[in-house]
Amino acid sequence: MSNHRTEKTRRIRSLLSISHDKDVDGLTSAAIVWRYAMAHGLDHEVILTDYGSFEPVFSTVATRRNTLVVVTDLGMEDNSVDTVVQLLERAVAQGCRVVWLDHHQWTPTAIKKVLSLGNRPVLKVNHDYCAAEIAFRVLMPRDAVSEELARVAHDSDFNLREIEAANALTDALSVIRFGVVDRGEDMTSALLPLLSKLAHGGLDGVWDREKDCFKDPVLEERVKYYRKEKAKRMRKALLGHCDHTVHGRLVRIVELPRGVTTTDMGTFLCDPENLKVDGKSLPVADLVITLGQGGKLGFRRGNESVLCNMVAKLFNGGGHEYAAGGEYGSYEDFEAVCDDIFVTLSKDMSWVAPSAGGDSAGADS
Ligand SMILES: [Mn+2]
Repeated sequence: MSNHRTEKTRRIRSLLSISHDKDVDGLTSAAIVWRYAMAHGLDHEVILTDYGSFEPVFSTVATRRNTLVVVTDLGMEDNSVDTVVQLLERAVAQGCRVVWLDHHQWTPTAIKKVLSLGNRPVLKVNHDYCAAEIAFRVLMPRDAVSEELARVAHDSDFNLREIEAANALTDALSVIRFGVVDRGEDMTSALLPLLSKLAHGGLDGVWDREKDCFKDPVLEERVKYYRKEKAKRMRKALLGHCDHTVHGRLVRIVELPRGVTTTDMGTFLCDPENLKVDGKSLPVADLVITLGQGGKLGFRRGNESVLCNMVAKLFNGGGHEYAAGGEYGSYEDFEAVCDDIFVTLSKDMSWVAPSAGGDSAGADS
């Protein structure tokens, strides 16, 4: 029964890939999907996008016929689920089939709506893997090139920093993305050359394993320069930090400099090596908060005595215990924002982990 192919799916000749433009996971997911298209002789098109743009993106999906629509590394946005599903219904009625592979938080309603689409939709959501790992397992399980791309994505997405090529790709993506944002260009076209090389040649398409650098000398130079610049900006941002102890937890707020990602800033602030200021060593904070452009908040922790996901809830956000994001809103006065955040944190205890300070000895679960 499961091998039965309907008239509609047999007519599928093209693949439209929609993936997250924000990180290495989204990019490598798109590369694996592209490899799937090549392996099956399907015409391939890709749109790299971010949250907030679902309606225009899925409006173009609604015009497609006989197309395999593969969405990767994007969760369903709660506020646009009905619109997105409606647009997908139109595509399905025109012979399209939907495959959605993701690792973000989904509501039961969103899952039900996507699964209720016609033409046997596939929806795989698994929080234990990054999206590229899911794409590799579902689409290209016997492809060694995709397997390696998934490994690189895992290293970057889980912020392990064990694979040099993954670190370099993470920074390359930052270089390209910040450039696009500054110049107001199109993200998909800016990332397409890199994506195409990853899809056709895998990691070898972009990375020189012998010399441990990018094959493209221009990209290599840009990444090197970006890293120097980034380190300078992060050190400077640290100087303006604002510390306060709330419920026995040291909370440190830092303004996120332009051209630096929340993940990089958070990782920087959790490494004691980086906290030597004017000959003194600052302690690593229990909770690190970055305040970005437009009032975006990033939460990281220096140890397990705080729950970042619960902190995020207090600021209209969400995420994991070890890293999360939220929203403060536009602001002018950094000091005032800090005071405000400290007050909000002091009024709530849900973010304070019970097992603070001690180790887990005797803490049977
Ligand atoms: Mn991801």
